[in-house]
Amino acid sequence: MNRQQSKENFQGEGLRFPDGFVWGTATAGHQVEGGNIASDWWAWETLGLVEDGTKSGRAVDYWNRFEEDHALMASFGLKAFRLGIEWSRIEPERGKIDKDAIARYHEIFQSLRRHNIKICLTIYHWVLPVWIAKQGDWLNPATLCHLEDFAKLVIDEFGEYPDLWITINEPMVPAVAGNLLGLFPPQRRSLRHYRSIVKALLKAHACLYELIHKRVPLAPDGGSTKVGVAQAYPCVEPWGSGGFRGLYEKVMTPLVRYLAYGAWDRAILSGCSGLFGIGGKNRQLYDSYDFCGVNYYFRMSLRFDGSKREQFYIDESGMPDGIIGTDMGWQIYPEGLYGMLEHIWRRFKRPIYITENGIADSGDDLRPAYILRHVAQVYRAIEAGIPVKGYYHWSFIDNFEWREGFAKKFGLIEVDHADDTLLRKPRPSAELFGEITKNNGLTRDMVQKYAPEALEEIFGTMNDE
Ligand code: IFM
Repeated sequence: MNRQQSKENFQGEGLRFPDGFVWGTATAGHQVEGGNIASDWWAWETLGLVEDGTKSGRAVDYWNRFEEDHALMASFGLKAFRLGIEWSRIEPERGKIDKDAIARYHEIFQSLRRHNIKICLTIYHWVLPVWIAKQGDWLNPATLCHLEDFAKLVIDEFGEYPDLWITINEPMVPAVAGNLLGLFPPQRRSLRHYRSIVKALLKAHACLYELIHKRVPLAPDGGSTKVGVAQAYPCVEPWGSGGFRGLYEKVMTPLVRYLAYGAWDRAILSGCSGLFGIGGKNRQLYDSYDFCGVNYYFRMSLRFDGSKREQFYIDESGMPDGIIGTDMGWQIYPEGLYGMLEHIWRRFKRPIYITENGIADSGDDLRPAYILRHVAQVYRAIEAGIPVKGYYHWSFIDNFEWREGFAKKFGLIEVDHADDTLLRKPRPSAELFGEITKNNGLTRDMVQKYAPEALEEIFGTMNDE
């Protein structure tokens, strides 16, 4: 943010958030549970396609160590947790329900309750049972019927627990990475398939939204049930080259935004989509968000690159001067979060939860400032009248990072996979995030202690006055 903005918004000894603001952390089943072997991702991993040569395997064994992990969360004062449920775990073969897996999820939810940790539950976070994948995954219309059966079971079994429901995590990612760019399973590279997958996921979301509302009218706090999607909102901007290159970058920018999130959002807002072949106004789809879930990580600056034919001549990995990159090579750009929140609020007029925000940073060198700077942008948005209701940090613990394997470290809690005991080691950022949670905001002392380099940005020019 610029100096003037920071003066207006962040003067004082701290940034105190509204009462009831939800502070939590996030994970997804396949990335932490371990042993999710009846899934399409596991099948793909066994082909040796993960970049660092790892496989999800036992992940961090959350499946068996959830109690220890929840106690750790509680020790840091964390009040909310976003987790996923794995379809392939509950229904590893068509029609065969694993009663032990259901019992285990009950234990997990009950343990969270005992620790007074609110639950945000994701139903579909990119992973399908292998039997569904073999039938043509989302390209097969029967998948939607199977999903409906699975969802009824999940909702009836576990409906009493979630304070927030996420139907789908980042729907455009499996569509783009798995079906347009061929980077994730099932490794298709086709615009036609990308469109079909998004259409199927829109229908899946609408179906889940309606089912949850029908079967669980009230949330645990007695208020109405809240259902949404966790959408990936990268900040997409042109690199700013000159001449033809610059023109190409400018033209591609809205297109990439549209493919990355805009087309989906529009389908929700209008109930129809020319691009995805949903005609008329689909009643089930229209306006099917109670809140907007925002996953924000980085900015990408689109630069023309004539050699990148397979990426439509765009290189998005460049690092502009003065911008720091994460271990994923992503630009750290907190201002982009504020911009996205404004954009989303303008479009949806719905309460917003930051359902993911985080950084791969094995040394925990950049994470404290990353957290503080992004939380400050959330505060700035709230001050500007945007109803942001919660913030979930990704991730609670080092996770299996899909194509990148275990090499990329997103956790507040460190786990070394070379160590058989999978010992949990809190990083300094876990302490910081715990302090933010306990204080319901951030203070000058915290910034001074964890990331003094961010003082000026967050608190402006107090020292010069
Ligand atoms: O690990 C992922 C998560 O599964 C979805 N959102 C982005 C995270 C970091 O890449």
